[in-house]
Amino acid sequence: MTGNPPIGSHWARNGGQPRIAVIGAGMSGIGAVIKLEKAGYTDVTVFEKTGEIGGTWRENRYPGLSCDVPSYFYQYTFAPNPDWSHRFSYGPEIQAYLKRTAERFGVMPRIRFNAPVTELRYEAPRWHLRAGDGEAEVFDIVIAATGVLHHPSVPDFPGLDDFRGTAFHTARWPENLDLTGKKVGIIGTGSTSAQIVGAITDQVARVSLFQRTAQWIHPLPQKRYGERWKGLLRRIPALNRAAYRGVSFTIDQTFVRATLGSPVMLRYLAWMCRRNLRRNVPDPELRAKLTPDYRAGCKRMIFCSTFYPAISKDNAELVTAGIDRIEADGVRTADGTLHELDVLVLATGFKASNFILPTRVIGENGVELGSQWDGIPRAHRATTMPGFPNFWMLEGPTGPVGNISLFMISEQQIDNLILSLDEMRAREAVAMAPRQDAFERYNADMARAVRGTIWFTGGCNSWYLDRNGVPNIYPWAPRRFRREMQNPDFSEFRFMRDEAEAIAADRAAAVTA
Ligand code: N01
Repeated sequence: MTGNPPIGSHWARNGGQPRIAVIGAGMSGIGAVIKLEKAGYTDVTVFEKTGEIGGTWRENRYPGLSCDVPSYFYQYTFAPNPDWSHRFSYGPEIQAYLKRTAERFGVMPRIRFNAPVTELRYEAPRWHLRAGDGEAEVFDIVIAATGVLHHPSVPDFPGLDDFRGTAFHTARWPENLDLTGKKVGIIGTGSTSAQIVGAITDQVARVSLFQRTAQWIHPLPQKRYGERWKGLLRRIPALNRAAYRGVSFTIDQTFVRATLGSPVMLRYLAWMCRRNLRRNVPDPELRAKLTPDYRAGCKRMIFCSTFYPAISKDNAELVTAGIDRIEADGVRTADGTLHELDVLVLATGFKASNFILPTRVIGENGVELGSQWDGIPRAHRATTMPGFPNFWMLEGPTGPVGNISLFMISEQQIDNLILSLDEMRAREAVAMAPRQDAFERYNADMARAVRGTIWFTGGCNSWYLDRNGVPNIYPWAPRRFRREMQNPDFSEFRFMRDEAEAIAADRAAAVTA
């Protein structure tokens, strides 16, 4: 923490500390508290909507839940874990790591559990935050660490309510559900579905997988780590950090280059996936059905070595006829067949364009974030919004996603936020927000660049696309993002020196969509 608290500000009256609210106690929220504290920002309160931390790793409990980003890269840089049991961690182990880290760094006492934030209202230069039915509380800074994929998308299948068995979305997996001997239907073929099919097929009577689109599936070279290796990492933590950098570099040189259009890497990925299919699916008819008709890398690449062997088993069927409707006893497909089921799993993905919504976020001049976005969420360098001073988003709209580590992206964004708070202190400012012109220039550059990526040219539909069919994610290499986060250009921001200036800016704000 550098510089002075803004003169006469709430910060100055609060022992030089801005009051900071973090929304969400998932990976980003926990990381934010720890890094802010280390940087000297200690008045931090976390609002968590449920009774437990962990975000996506708390919410998802489906069988086979794991992370397809290598363990040594899917962790905080400040808490390298020598004890990962596998090269690709399983969900419960990641959740345990998050809990352990939150406890170790003293995050837990800062969390208010069961406190869903319903409204954030900017009254210059502070935010009024309302959680649940409670009274509004006042904060200087708000950090939305609410995650990307947490609003289940449940298509409006006709007859879904008539189903007599158990139906649920993958993110709402019932506790203690026993699938032994059951006929299970799974709609959707994304990463989640691939992991579930791989995990349950041996246990159930029958799996019917309803596929609308075939996927490119890269093998996942899973490996268990031995005690000697873990002991070595404990003794030499530098090895763990080297592994982080090594994996980051490899992903950068392969998958990232592929998605940004490298023809060599795209060919390599497609070759790896085709070979995976050939080696693991002996039946040519099934192989044909599992062969995608768009280019590899267009959707988020699936990494899974259990799916192809599982779907090739005698008790598994791949259904490619469209879904006509859902009936009391199962799913009726367009060819008239009724696929009888006891359990129906909706692996149908998430509403990726919600982010912090439906929380009402009201910025300068009474403008609402939801209406500002109008279904296409935007941000300045994936973190801030003009008209919403002192409001940061972690893993917010148009950020780098895909087959990379969101731990890394989130940490870079937190570092950027800390640099911004330091800059406010140095300038003795009470509020900052990106300038409208900088935001528009940045978004126009992004809109041009995104058209060169495989997400746009690959000929597929995916959650990366906005409602106009344009990818709404970071179109450049993650290393560029790192540079942007490490070297913020503060000329892109307007700073409000005192309360009067902030109030005047609030009144004058003419924010355009
Ligand atoms: O969801 P998805 P997901 N009728 O959106 C189908 C992360 N993740 O939960 O392709 C029939 O990928 C839809 O069909 P189509 C990761 O970022 C990470 O699997 O649109 N089908 C598709 O097959 C991932 O990308 C890990 O034709 C319908 C599926 O549902 C993200 O989560 C693990 C339909 C949705 O696939 C989301 O993955 C798991 C309809 N009406 C997940 N509507 C890691 O390991 C949708 N579908 C880090």
